[in-house]
Amino acid sequence: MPMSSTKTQIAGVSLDSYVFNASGPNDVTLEQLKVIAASGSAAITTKTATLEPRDGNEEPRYVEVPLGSINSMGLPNLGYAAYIQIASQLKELTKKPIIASLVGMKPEDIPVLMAAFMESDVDLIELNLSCPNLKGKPQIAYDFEMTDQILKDVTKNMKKPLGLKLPPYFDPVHWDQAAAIIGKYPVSFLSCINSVGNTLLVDGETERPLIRPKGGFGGLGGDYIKPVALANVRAFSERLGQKMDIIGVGGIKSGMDAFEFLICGASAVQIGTQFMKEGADCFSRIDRELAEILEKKGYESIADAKGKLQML
Ligand code: RRO
Repeated sequence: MPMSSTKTQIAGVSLDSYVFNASGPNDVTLEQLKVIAASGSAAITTKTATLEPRDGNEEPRYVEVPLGSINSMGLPNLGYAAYIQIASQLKELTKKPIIASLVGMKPEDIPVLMAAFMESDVDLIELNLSCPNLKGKPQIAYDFEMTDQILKDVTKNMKKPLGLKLPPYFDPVHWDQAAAIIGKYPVSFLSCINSVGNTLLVDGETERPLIRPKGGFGGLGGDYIKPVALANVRAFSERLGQKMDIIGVGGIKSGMDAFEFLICGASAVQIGTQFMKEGADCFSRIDRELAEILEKKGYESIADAKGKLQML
């Protein structure tokens, strides 16, 4: 009997499997992106690009602990023009879909970046409305008025599918409000969730935080955040799942983790902390484990199992 298929689609773009890299880890330079291209990752997501190149925050700014990671990278990236060039170089190496992540350091930058990427070789655009680590700047998607205005501006001239990287929300009222705004615009996918922002990991032995920037406050990833990510995927899938794809991200380490996101409504999953820990072998391993679970449970395809969470 043939193995169950994990082929999927995001915004009509076909992916050979269900698992690919999250924006952030190991995806800043062409060399790093080539490693992802050569791996089992179903797509290539780039580090969030800004108008100008950035060095990011002071180090240490990424630390792993047994249950996950904390980061305050501060958006180190090569600047958007480099990623447009890198996208065309990657297209010569691979047929994999390329997902460009981008954001502005000020709202006026965003339409400039969007216009440039609309003319580029990337397949999908993921607008990052949820970076938690910019000193003195709030996460955009926690400001619903600003989110509405940005979406109004950027969706005027769309030539490629647009997705949004959302922060975690923790209250049904916020899911309702965010979904009501997002649902007004031609948004094709949501990536839920970014790291849980402004958390604090402390070493009791040394009596210090684990990372240096912002007094140790940073974005939490890994096992700690999987229940938050599942809830956000489920909540947005219930509200917007008929109109757009939901991508799950947060604490996925195994095929069973990916399966849990699938039954909560995710069309695909992205891997962040586990990619940092395990390297690029994680993508094919997790996808293979997912295929085995689907096979064992009698699901033939991703569509067959998607959103099938049952109630008690
Ligand atoms: O670069 C970062 O500090 C960073 C970004 Br842009 C983001 O979206 N999420 C995160 O955890 N770190």
